[in-house]
Amino acid sequence: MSDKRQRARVQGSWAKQLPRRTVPNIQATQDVAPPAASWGGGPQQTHQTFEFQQPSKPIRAVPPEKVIEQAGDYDISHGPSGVSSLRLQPGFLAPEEADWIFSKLLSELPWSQKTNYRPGQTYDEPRLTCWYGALPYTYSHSTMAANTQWHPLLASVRQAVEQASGRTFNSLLCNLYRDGHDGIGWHSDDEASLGVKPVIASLSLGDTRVFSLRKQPPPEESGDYTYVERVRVALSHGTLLLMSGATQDDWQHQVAKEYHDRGPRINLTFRTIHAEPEGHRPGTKLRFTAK
Ligand SMILES: O=C(O)CCC(=O)C(=O)O
Repeated sequence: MSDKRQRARVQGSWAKQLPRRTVPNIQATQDVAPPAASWGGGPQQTHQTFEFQQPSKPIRAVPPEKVIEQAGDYDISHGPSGVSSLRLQPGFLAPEEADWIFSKLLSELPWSQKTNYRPGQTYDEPRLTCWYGALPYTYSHSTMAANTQWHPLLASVRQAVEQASGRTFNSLLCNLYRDGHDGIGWHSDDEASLGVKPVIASLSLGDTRVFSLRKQPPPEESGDYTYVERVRVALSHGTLLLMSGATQDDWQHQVAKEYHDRGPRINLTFRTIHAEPEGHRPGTKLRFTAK
């Protein structure tokens, strides 16, 4: 894998460091000619020989990334926790409707930058957010307070999303990516408060950004994502994406930062939050991943 691709894979600042790989199958032995006895003796002669060594492990191919572009239902994996499914609906909102909703939400929502925590470190999220729901939402060791003052426009968008998906949602996390330098790192929406096999409906407005998914590696890979399956979906203005089944158990997702110009993008992620049991630490995850 090229250096560039490997760096891109881990560009979320909290992404796990990949273990260094050594590729000892070709070894150079170098016979260097003795230094010339005097200055100006012409170019030094070097002679190289290569010895082929059988690799200790079979060479494995990195599976090609799958791209989802067309509207439809996609089962992206079967197991280990069940079937993981995506439903893509580009043009869920007509362009003029999406334009109007986008500009209203951009100027009227109470956007702010959340500070998260991980061991020994605090960091500001590289995006702005706001939260709607009768219960607070805790992730990455920081809590968004309950907020029942739904913007009237969001209340009607929620209704439309519920009708289209046949599901109900009691909460909404709004994300604003101000430009290409904003993003969200690899994570799963698997806080215990989201319940088992949560359905998440994500509506995109504004500039198109790439939504990537990578499968959780099996335990014998010790957290190495090099050979896992990957899926990418470009989320354009007015597109609805549903994640369901085991997607939050078996996959992670991200919107990577981009290093060319991107305009602002709003993402509305409708969820259902359950009250955490008495004595339960808020924000507990099935696995640790920081958003
Ligand atoms: O912006 C997006 O499309 C994804 C947002 C997301 O992953 C999240 O809110 O958990």
